[in-house]
Amino acid sequence: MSGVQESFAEVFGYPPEGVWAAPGRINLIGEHTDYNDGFALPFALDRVLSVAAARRTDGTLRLRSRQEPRGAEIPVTDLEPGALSGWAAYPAGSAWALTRAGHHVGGMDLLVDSAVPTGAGLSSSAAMTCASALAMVHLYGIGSDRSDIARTAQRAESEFVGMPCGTLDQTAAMLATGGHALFMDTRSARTEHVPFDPPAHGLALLAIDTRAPHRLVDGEYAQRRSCCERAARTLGVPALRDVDPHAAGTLDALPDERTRRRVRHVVTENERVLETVRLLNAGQPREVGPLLTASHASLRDDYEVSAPEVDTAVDAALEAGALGARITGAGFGGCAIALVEAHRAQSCTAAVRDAFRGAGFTPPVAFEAVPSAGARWVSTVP
Ligand code: GAF
Repeated sequence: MSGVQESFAEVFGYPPEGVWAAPGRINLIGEHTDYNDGFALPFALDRVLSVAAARRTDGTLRLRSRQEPRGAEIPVTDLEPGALSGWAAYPAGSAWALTRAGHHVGGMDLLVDSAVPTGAGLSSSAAMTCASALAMVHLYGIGSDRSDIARTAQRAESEFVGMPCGTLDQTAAMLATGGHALFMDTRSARTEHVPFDPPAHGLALLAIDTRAPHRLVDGEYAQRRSCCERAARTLGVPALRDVDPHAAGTLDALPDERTRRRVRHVVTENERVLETVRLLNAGQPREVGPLLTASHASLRDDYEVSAPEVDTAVDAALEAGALGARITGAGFGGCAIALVEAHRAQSCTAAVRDAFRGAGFTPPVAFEAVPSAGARWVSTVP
């Protein structure tokens, strides 16, 4: 029995019916584009969040976590936005979103065990909503494909938890495959697996958790999103995806310099995603480096979602010879990534640690991120 199965038996007093898992993600490039109908290119981590679950006959949802002290207990019929807060709102949100979509979800005991760092911008929340939704879909025989589950999980987070996210994280968690990044066109929902296997090219993709806390449900993310929506209305386009980056004077109609910078980020980031996809499909992963670094500059200066710790990590990695580096995820803290020659991974990590020590920051945690499989049904328990 795996750890999560044993814990389930200890907590609930009987074995689970199965175990499901969903990964954290790293967004290689394409940040703050998903809610602008734009492009993104995430991949799944090899670190997963697992849930062990079993149906109950009394309609109650009982939620426990191996990492969090407080659990929750609520009848499925009482689920509504605001009914729960904290980590338990995420799996509960998946049950709510499935019932809102017209499916029957009865009671359930569910235990979460996460190896995805929280608050690091690696989308532990999407791993939680996706793994929980997958368990519910299987246990209650709901006919949903992976894209449906991603939409359910996105709805759980945006409508039940109240974080106005796009579709990036849940789509990555559900649809990613090993050795590839996942190109997403968030307008059409078209996805494409793009070869991205750094070790096969003598490269390493370092993830550097700066441990600078970020709070997504904070106003900043929502403010960026509504600024983009307002700008699109002012420019008379359905979404910033439709702004022509090459038409002279396009941004002149925008009310202020800050809004122009926000729009410039989104427009140029979309172009960087397409160029990254072209290079990866052409077997030229090293050439992606400068695009990552340009993305960081844009997020730092135009979109203003970086943080001193992340800038320090990016600068130190680049000085130590990284091919490119950037903030990843929503920002305001969290994780940086650096694409490095594999033989430089250690010296690059050491350089980032030294820079953090020099700046008096909490030591970062770095690891090599390997593009891995999306969510899965791990096992049934006999
Ligand atoms: C967060 C959101 F959840 C995503 O939808 C996306 O907007 C991302 O920030 C920024 O690219 O992870």
